[in-house]
Amino acid sequence: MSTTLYQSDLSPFAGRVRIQIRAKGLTGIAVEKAPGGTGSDEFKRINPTGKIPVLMVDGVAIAESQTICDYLEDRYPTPSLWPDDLLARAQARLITRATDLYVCAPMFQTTAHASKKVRDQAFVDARLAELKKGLETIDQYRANSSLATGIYAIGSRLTLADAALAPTLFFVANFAATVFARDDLMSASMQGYFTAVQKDPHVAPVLADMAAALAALRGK
Ligand SMILES: N[C@@H](CCC(=O)N[C@@H](CS)C(=O)NCC(=O)O)C(=O)O
Repeated sequence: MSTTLYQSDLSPFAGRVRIQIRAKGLTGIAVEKAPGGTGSDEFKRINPTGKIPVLMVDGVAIAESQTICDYLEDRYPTPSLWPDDLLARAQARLITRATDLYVCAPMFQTTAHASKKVRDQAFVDARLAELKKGLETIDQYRANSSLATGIYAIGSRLTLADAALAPTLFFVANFAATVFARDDLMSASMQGYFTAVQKDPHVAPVLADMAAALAALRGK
């Protein structure tokens, strides 16, 4: 089967898939930039939203990072990146979903306001309040589950909850907190998780790729 991931090193959504690819030890997946670039007419013929990541499998496009991760879990079940215990698995899926809905969604609405010249500060403040609340919600889900005991989001090994959350927190720390001068977005407990999960051997190189891509962008 021919399988290609269209992606960029800076995208936390693509980072989620790359963490999964590393953790599963998958070697047959080509990694490329979106043909024509994200948002281009050429790429919209592949994914109508114009967004990466997209996984092409024998000419068929799978869009949306979590859908891609779910496909790869189904195609390569071992090692599983979900907890074995079904209740823990539900908690891990909850964190993945909360990351998308309550953290990524408001954060990415602020990207058009990065430049002070075009910034609507009230809009940014409202989105960052949502983002902060989203992170507090995830803190609470982790605390309530009693399963967030180690360096991982849920349980004692890497799961897709970490694959979603760690690159997102990289973006919170290096985009939202930095560009909008907000050092209060992550709680001490979330900061502690973020510091700890960076020690994972599959997370660390992906966050390093994100940092290198960000440095290259800022150097332009
Ligand atoms: N919900 C999507 C979000 C993907 C997304 O927002 N990708 C961004 C990069 S981080 C993108 O491709 N933006 C380009 C555009 O909107 O034209 C997913 O989970 O894959």
